[in-house]
Amino acid sequence: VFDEVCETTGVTLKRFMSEVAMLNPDITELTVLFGAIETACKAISNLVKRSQLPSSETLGYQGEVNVQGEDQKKLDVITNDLLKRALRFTGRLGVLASEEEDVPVDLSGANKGVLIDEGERYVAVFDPLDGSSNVDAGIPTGTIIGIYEHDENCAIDPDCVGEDCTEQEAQCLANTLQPGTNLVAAAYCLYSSSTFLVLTLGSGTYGFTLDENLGEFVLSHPDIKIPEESSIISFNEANTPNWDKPLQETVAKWKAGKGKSGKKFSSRYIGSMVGDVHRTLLYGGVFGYPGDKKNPNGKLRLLYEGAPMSFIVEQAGGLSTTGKERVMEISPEVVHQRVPVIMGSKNDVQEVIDAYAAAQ
Ligand code: P6P
Repeated sequence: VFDEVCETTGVTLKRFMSEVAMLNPDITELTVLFGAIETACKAISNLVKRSQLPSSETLGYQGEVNVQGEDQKKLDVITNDLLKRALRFTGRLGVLASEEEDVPVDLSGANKGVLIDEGERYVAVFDPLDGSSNVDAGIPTGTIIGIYEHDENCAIDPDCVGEDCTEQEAQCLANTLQPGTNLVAAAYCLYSSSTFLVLTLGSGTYGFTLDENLGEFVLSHPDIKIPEESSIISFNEANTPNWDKPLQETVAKWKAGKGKSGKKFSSRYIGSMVGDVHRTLLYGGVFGYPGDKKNPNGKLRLLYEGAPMSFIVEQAGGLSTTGKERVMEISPEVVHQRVPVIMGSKNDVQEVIDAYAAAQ
């Protein structure tokens, strides 16, 4: 399917999606969502680029603390509202979860008796502005989005009363707690030297670059394939002493040129997941935020960071593991659950997996 669409780069995202929908009618609804995602990414790119101007309304802190216990920047709140609105007005979403929302948001109007009709068949999970603490220093930031099918049996009984309703609403909202293997699409927008939108619909990973003269995302990286092996590690190495031994030993070998490939690794770490993963996809490498003694599940969130990014990396031929299991196979118990993540070039990540297995 995608090869036919990708015989020429320069195809706009809109044309890419309409041709994919023509060739795959069953995902037409899904392509509608990408119209909203594209618009939101352009708007957020603009906000980020202008955020440091003295006249900007988006400078500084909101004065609130989010469920993560992080000071919310005005930009966190604005980008979250922008993305929620854009997705809501597609009429295709039943429920969404966001890093900036304490609990999932029911978009079916939360009215009793509202069946999740086939129009509202999707669930969106997202981090509206990952790495936002970097914005003031002009360091790359990004938006991460995952799309699941909604359980259409989820409905709120018109005659429900009290506890019963809460129970049913909870069931509907629990539809966000799906493993990465249920993802039907994932995307990230990277706000950096260029604005990129990288996506997968489950048949490969495709990269688009915003042509600001046209105001359109154009296909610039058709069918991205991550190099199978690399010589770049991308971790916050201040945490090395607390890592699991298998990872400590593997990374030490890579640094000494004594790993499987014999290559001597260098280190590249932006401290902004979307930028680090994008470079890893294009240049190869191993990006990670592993668990450690202090935080056994690391720092990144499974639902709207680990799983969608793992889907994109796997669809580009890479691997994504906690060290002990595939990130995409983990079913979240709570919305903001953390997960250890080691992802990137297949052969290198496999070396970490083997080191963990040998240590069992
Ligand atoms: P540290 C940004 O705050 C973020 O959530 C990810 O984008 C990034 O990979 C990670 O945290 C960086 O964390 O502890 O290295 O600053």
